[in-house]
Amino acid sequence: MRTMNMKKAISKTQLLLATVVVAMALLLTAPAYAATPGITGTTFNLTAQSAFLSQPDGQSVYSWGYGCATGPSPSFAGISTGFCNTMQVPGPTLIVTAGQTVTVTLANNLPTAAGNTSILFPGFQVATSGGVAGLLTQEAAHLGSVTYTFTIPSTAAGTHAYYSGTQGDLQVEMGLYGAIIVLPSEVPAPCNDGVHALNLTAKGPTSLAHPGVTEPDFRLAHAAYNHPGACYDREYIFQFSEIDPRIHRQAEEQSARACTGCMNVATEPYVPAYFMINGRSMPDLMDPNYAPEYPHQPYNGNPHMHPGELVLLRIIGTGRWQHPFHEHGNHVRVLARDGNLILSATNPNDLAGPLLFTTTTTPGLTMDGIFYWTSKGLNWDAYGHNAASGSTLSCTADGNGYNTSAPTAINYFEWCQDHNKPMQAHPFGDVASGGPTTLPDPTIFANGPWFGGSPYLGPDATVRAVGNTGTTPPSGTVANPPDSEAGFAFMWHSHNEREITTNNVFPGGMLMMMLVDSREFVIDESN
Ligand SMILES: [Cu+2]
Repeated sequence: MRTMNMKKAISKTQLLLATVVVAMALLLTAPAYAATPGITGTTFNLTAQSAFLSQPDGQSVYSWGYGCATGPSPSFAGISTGFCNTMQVPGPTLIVTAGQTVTVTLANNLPTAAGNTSILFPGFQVATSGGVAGLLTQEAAHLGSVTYTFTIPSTAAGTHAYYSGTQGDLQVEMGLYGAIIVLPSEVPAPCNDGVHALNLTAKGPTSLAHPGVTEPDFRLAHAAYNHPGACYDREYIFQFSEIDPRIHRQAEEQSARACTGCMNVATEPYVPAYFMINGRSMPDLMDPNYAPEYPHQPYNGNPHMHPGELVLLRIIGTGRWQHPFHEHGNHVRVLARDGNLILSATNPNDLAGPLLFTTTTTPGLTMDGIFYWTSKGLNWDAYGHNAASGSTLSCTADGNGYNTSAPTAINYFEWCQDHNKPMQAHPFGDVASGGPTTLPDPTIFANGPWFGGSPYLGPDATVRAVGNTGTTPPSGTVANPPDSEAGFAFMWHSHNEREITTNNVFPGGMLMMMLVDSREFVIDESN
């Protein structure tokens, strides 16, 4: 009896893993791009409007969101092509710099029945002009507008939230929320030096696997805060929210009423069915930023990194629930909460943020943290050494065991104890001895279909694991070509397992993959 139960459990797990592989395979056929997109400037003209959000189960959910008012096109940051519709969820990420005075004008183009709306900017001293008095701030009446002005202290920085201050239980649920990123006015010198300097103009080696190809710098700044502990090499923002379709349906049904502010939608009991990061769910969040099929959900959730890089995570809880988000591969060192660096009480020069297994979101709270992954202890040479490059890689352990003497080496930050331990029979790189593969510790990677289903281990590993899969991914994917890319996929997901579903179907919801690519693979986040 016991054995049978176990068998059943295993086969169910395998089925789930196979489902993820299929879901990913379908999605990975599109170019995978990611960055921290948003709009820049000091004057922003926003509008609050309704539109329908696309969900992975095919539903279109009536929602409200902030967007860019029609008029002059905003400036886009971090990405070469972008759009800012009159409604999007999350609202446009406003990218500003400490010391600036920021003006946000909001026009209320919500349905008449929705009544007033507004924006709160927690953490800032806000002056208002126009609008009508509301409970928490000045509000824009139907077809009216209101202007908010605040000066960001020159010593401030970090990730901040903005959201509706009017009928928050309904309006935030409907999608009226967004993010403000404050870049520090000064960056500590060490963040511009050493390995970080490689990111200043063109990043990384230019003549290894991709001669002549340089990797652009996709950071908004070189540090999250004016503190040497806040340097980073790559960054992503994740805004967590949920949707209860019943609430949105009621709002839609009442949206045609002609009376002003007469909408009466019950926001309890609360039974969300969609769990979103940046307004999208798995698998939609793996599509590019500004993908045309999501006109009202322009931002994705698709992180990449090279081993040894410091990845800045900007995390905001924008919904009503907490979400225990787990970054597989390593813990996350929290730098700050609500834009406040967490410093030691006894030595204010030292960062004192906790090292978290799950970066649990709290509604309204923002968090900045640093994630890194080096392959230490994997018992594999994870660095995709490439014989074709003609380089004879060496690994010179520093005092901590890492190869850090040559920041341009493709195995920069390799854990030298694992150097030249083969990872496949004909490795992507130049580990000469070939197979058989030593499988990784199952507590680090999932073996089985998930392991072989990753395009990141190269064609030989895939054939060994799942046989010749022909044209099914990982071979032949556009985004992750197995003949040029080698790396690892870590599942990042809510540890409330129901939240990795879309309308109760797995996989979906708050689930994404962190793709750790070899330095030989040029990560392209330029869309
Ligand atoms: Cu987990």
